[in-house]
Amino acid sequence: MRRGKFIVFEGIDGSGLTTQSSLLKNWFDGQGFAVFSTKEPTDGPIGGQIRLALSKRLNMRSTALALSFAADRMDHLETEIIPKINNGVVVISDRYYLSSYAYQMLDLELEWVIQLNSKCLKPDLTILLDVPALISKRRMERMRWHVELFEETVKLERVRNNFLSIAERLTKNGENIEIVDGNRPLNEVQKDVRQIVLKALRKTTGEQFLVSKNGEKKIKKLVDFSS
Ligand code: ATM
Repeated sequence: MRRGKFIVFEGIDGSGLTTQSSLLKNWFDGQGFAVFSTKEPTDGPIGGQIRLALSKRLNMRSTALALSFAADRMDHLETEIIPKINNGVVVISDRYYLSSYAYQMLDLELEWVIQLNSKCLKPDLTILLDVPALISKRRMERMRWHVELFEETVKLERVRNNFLSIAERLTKNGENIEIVDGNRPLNEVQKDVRQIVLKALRKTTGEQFLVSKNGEKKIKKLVDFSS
C-alpha cells in the first residue's frame, strides 16, 4: 500500500486555516481521493484540557501548556494521523508543531519547545498562511465574541513574526514549508494552495499516487488542477 500524505496548515488565528483546509479537503474528495481532515488542539482528552486553559476556565502555566500541546500531538499522531497515512489516506491538519513553536516561544525558550516535539512526524508539506495581525483581528471580531489567550493584536503580530522566522529556519533544515499570502480573496488563496499541493505531490510521488476512496488497491492518477 502506498503511504498517504501529511499536509499541515499553519498561521495566526483568523488567517483562514479552517476555510482553506476544508476547501482543500473538498477538492481531494471531489477527485475521489481518500482524505481526512483534523486539527490541533484535538477533541481528545488532552485537547479538552487545553481548550479549557485557552478559554481561561482552567489555570495552566505556560510550561504545562507547552507539554500538553506536545502530548496532545503525540496522541493525535499515534491514534489518528499515522494509522491513516499508513492506509494511503491524505491527512490534512489545521495546526501542528509550528504553532507550538510560534505561540509557546512567547513565554518559553524555543529550543526547549523544539525538543518536546522532536519525536513528531515531519509533515510532507506545511502551508503557512500569512496575514497581518490587524486583518486577522478584524476577521476574528466578525466571527466571535470572546477573546482567547493569544489573541491581542500585539501578541498576534509577534506570533506572526515567529511563524515567519521559524519557517525560514525549518526550511533551511530541509522541511517543505510554503508561505502563502492569506490577505486576499479566499478563492485566490485556494488556487495557490492547490498549485503548491500538486507541485509537492508530483515531486515526491510522480504522476501516480494515493489510493482512491472506494478501491484501496487502485492507485489513482493525479489530475491537473486548472479551475
Ligand atoms: P484554534 O483557534 O486553531 O482552535 O487554536 C487554539 C489556540 O491554540 C490558537 N490561539 N489562540 N488564541 C493557537 C494555540 N496553539 C498553541 O498555542 N500551540 C499549539 O501547539 C497549537 C496547536 C495551538
